[in-house]
Amino acid sequence: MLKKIVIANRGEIALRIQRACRELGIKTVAVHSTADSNQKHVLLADETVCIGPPASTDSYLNMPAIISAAEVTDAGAIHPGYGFLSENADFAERVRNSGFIFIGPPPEVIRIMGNKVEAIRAMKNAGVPCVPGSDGPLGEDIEENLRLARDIGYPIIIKAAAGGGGRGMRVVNNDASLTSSISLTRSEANAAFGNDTVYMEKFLANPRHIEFQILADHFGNCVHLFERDCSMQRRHQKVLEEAPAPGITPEQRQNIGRRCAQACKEIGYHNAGTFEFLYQDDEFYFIEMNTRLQVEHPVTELITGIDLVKEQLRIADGQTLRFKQDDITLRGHAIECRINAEDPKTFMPSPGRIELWHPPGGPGIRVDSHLYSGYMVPPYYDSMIGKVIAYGDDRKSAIARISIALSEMVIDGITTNIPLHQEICQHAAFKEGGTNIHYLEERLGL
Ligand code: MV4
Repeated sequence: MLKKIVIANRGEIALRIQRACRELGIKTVAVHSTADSNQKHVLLADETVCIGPPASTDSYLNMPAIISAAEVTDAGAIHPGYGFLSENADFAERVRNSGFIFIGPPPEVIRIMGNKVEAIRAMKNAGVPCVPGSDGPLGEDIEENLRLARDIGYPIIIKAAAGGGGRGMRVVNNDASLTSSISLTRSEANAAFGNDTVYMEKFLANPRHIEFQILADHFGNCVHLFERDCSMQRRHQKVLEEAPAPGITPEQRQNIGRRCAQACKEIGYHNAGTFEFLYQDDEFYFIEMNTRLQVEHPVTELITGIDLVKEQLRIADGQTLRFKQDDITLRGHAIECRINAEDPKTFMPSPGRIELWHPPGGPGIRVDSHLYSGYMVPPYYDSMIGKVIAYGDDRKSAIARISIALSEMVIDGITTNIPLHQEICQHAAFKEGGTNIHYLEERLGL
């Protein structure tokens, strides 16, 4: 087994990874910025290396500093967590070239998935259902693009191949605005990503966002761990996630899940990954693949009983997957609320000192958070300060448990989005299940 790894992240996910390492007897090196010396996982780490000043670009995105930390501590591998360098193919490559194991898929695969045109092509070829679209980059031929759009049928959406997560997209409703919209998206993409490749898809007006979790080892074994519904979002930031997705039939689950797992085999995918779909009118449409562990992974862990981070570590260590598809069963329902240090009305970040921290508890409640009383939430990073996850026999029970947990939780000293979660959980449409990606923004009147 791996002996020692570098955790190249901060906050709750660094702590989550550290806990998995502890269980497997792996030593941990916490690399941190000068703003993060008092982070819980840093205080608990076997070794720590300060890698730079507060700004992410100088610390958590500083590749040479992180790789040097692995060298000086004689670590064998690097876990990137989520965000930061987790989906940076160049980083994965430099880690590998420096003689360390990158805990994630190969750089070649990360690079393919970073280009949405190539990702869609690979997945379509592997039998994963995709959105009707241009099946490749758009050219400069105006008539050809008009023909494509009319064939697909308006409204269509122009997307940047290097975009993703909501950046670099434009909806087009008619011929009149098509050509200028393509040009505009192209130049924005070039400015934002240094890549002006754009493609076209049918625009789905009211989809849900449903994603499938997969795990793949280095020996061609790949399984899916069912799906999560992440439709409850605001401005491309997920707010609440759940598993399984309400209303999805066992047949749909098995059909899409199997296609994802098969596709992973075909492209040489290793480690944990997520297939993102839009779901509308009972159909799934692949849009993107995430090549990292995701924030919302706990809801999958609770309905499958599988520790995704431990499996990531075992896979990176070169072990064979410990289960076949039929060994994986779905039981109960899980809901995760992302707790952010933000103003509940304006959504502006609200960093500061945690004066009091009472995490919730009781049956079926899990809290993934690095908070402690006296901790200073720094202003330099993402405002997420933890996650509360509830498990129940069914969705109704999970909602009851998360509602109680939210009411128990006390975070004094800063403002948080706990009131927003309480409001969501009381709402009839949420209780009903199956709300689409526009629900929250419409509810908030934004
Ligand atoms: C779409 C779409 C509708 N039709 N593609 C936004 C984020 C990026 N991952 C893809 N996104 C979308 N792609 C087609 N063909 C609507 C969105 C979208 C969205 C998707 C998932 C979660 C939240 C969203 C919010 C707005 C738009």
